[in-house]
Amino acid sequence: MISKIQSRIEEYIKEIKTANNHNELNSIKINTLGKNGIIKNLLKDVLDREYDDDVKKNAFDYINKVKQQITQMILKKKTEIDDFIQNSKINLEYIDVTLPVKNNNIGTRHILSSMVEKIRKYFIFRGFDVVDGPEIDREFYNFDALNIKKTHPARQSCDTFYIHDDWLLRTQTSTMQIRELSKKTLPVKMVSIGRVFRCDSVDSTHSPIFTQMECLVAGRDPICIGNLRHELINFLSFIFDNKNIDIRFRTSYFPFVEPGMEVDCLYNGSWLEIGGAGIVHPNVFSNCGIDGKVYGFAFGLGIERIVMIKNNINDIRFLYDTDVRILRGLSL
Ligand code: FA5
Repeated sequence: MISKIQSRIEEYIKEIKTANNHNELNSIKINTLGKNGIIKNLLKDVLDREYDDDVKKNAFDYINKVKQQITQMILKKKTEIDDFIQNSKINLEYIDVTLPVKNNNIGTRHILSSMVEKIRKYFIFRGFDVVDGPEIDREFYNFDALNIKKTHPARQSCDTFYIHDDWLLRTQTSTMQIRELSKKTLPVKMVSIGRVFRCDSVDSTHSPIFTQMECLVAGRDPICIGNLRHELINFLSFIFDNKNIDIRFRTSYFPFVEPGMEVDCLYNGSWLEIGGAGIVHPNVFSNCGIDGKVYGFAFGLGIERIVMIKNNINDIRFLYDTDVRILRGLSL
């Protein structure tokens, strides 16, 4: 009897081996292992016939072995078919990133990033340390050491994003004055550019996240407003590509400078405010552990403001647009 079924089983095994897809495999599965499949019928056949117990046992053993063999083969084939489908998909979706671009419809560097890079290069060339600092900082660096009183309105949670305890999102890059001065290695000539955060509502000139640059020059040699003005004029004539740029100071109050002022520059016939500046307050030096006579000036400018002035943009939201056609049109 066994020899009779052997040839049929071998045929099925051959079919399993050559099956090309899940449908073919499924029908083989039904024909062999299914309710009316060859295995079930064989078992029934052996049960129904009047064989000796020994013959029946041998037949059952053989049929079960065949059942296991077919089950394993079907499983193996199923994995092979799955792998084949997966690999075909991968081959179909393969992209050769080393091929040349077909058209010039590719992205462009954002104008703000380019401006930051331009400013960094300028100050590196002029011998400044261009440093980066944390956007998440402590009250000490953002307020305390900058001589900003505990009662100052800028410290309120309606102006500053607090994270936890005295941790906050820095509201100004002036934090970097403290970080650099705390190293206590004079003289300091540093510039830092980065994102700052304020609970300002969005309007045409304000954004809750924007970019500032900070410049600090400090040392034991006397420094006066003339030095500050000279540095600002040099920098702004480079940025605005105008050797005769005019700036003006308007008295203002920033607790970390004395005197403090707002800086305006004359552009296309109008005075436009670009930031704050002043002579570093002695308390800032002592808060950083620097004693004795020290002099310094500092200024902080809004980078968005500079890009807006240069490109005659009157809405800051324009700068956060990601349309490359618009971004390509802006000048540095
Ligand atoms: C300051 O942040 C001071 N740290 C600047 C400073 C540094 C003064 C060193 C003295 C010495 P102020 O808050 O004015 O100052 O911000 C400076 C500039 O950032 C502004 O002139 C403006 O150009 C820009 N700015 C301020 N708030 C926003 C905002 N919400 N969105 C976009 N730009 C802003």
